[in-house]
Amino acid sequence: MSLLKFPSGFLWGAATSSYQVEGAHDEDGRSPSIWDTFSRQPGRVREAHNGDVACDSYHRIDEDVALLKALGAKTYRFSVAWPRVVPTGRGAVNEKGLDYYRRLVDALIAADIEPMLTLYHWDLPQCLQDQGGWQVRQTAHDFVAYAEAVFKALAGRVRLWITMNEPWCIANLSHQMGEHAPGLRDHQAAVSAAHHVLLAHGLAVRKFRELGLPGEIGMAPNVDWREPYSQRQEDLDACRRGLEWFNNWYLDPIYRGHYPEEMLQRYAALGVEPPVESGDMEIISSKTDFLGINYYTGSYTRAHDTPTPLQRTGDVTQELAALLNVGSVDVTGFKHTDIGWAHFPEGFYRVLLWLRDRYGNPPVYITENGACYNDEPDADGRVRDGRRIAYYEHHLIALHRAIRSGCNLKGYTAWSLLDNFEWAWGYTMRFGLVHVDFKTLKRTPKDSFHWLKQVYEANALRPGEAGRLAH
Ligand code: GBH
Repeated sequence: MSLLKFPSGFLWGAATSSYQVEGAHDEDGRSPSIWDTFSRQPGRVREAHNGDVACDSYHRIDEDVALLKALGAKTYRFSVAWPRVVPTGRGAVNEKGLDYYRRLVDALIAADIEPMLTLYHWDLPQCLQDQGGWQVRQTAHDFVAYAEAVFKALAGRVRLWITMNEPWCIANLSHQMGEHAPGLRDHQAAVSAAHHVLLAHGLAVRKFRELGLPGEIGMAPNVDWREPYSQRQEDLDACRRGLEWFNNWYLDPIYRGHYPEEMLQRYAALGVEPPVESGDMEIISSKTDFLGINYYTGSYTRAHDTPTPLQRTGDVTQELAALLNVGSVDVTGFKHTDIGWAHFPEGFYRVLLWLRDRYGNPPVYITENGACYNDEPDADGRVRDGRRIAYYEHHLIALHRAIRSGCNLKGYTAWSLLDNFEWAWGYTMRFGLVHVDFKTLKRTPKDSFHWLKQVYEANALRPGEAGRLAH
């Protein structure tokens, strides 16, 4: 089969986030984040794991950068921990906390790897949560002050800035579904959190412009794809609602300056509305330079045969089901990764085309894409993760098809460089290109690492090779 070439200068790399890899939870003045608290509450995280040590990346800059170099990465996406930089949430800046990121950025630049920095990947200082966290407007202002400290410390050396990782997870998964910190189940809390996260994003974009910093700034939402199960109107409508809740709720305010109308009305039926003040939507829709996209999975979606009436019952699970009235269909034949998410590369292609058409074809970096497979080293120490290679191969073909269809794609960072603290799953789920033994912290590049390296170095992919390499 023919060689699939990517555009010249395409920015290949790998991603991680602070709480998932750093460890050193109480060093150099870092204060607790909501994940330190959450992971200590019984029943929240599998096996009662936490990020106290994680991959110990706080002490292993050289080792991690050497791995990136060996991978052929041209960029490294990492996040900064707010509780290291401003341990009291608002107020004094902790230079020791910033020093770690200065060292990391220096090491990356010395290795000719472009730093891609995420300002918020879920580790809110606990002291701010105690004052209402994302449910209160003040947190958006505190975020901008924190962001300004990071902007100033790394100005000129970091060129690619991401404000927020996955607002849907920050707001919905954490405040409506209770699965992530702070573990609430309350629609209004979720919608308020979503609004303040968007506001924080917009204010940070404005601050970035005001400071006149060189480089580009954007946000990185997660976009699970919803494909209509059939062309029946009820199924098309269900699909649209699913996308509105997941994707448009965050993207429409940024690119169109308003929340999606139907979901707004459906929330109103539950007595819930975003706390919009005058001028907010202008701030939120401040022009960004690119869109970061995290894609993992998708599903076929249909309407329930008998919809639950949309009304307040006090039962959050039932109300959420009524709000969406969406049923997913597990179509026979889908492979699932070890975390249970469907292997759905066609959804990746479809969502990129949908973004192109709905939001005016903005420049896009794929900021996360990857698969959970829990393969362990064989007796010879090799990690044969052929299933992960197949995942990458199929998703990179989808990406190539999207580029050929005119999508304005600029780069791709695989999730993740390392096996790491997988949030509510603790260390029981592995997404890394590099295996981490969480007892010894030994790092072992997997077969997928070697496969991806070939793609990165050639800036091209030859479909079918994955199958041969996997054996
Ligand atoms: C990302 O979120 C995070 O940014 C990253 O920190 C994390 O380690 C990584 O993913 C792996 O989890 O139940 O089939 O409907 C992923 C966002 C949102 C993707 C929920 C999967 C549900 C799939 N996820 N979505 S399904």
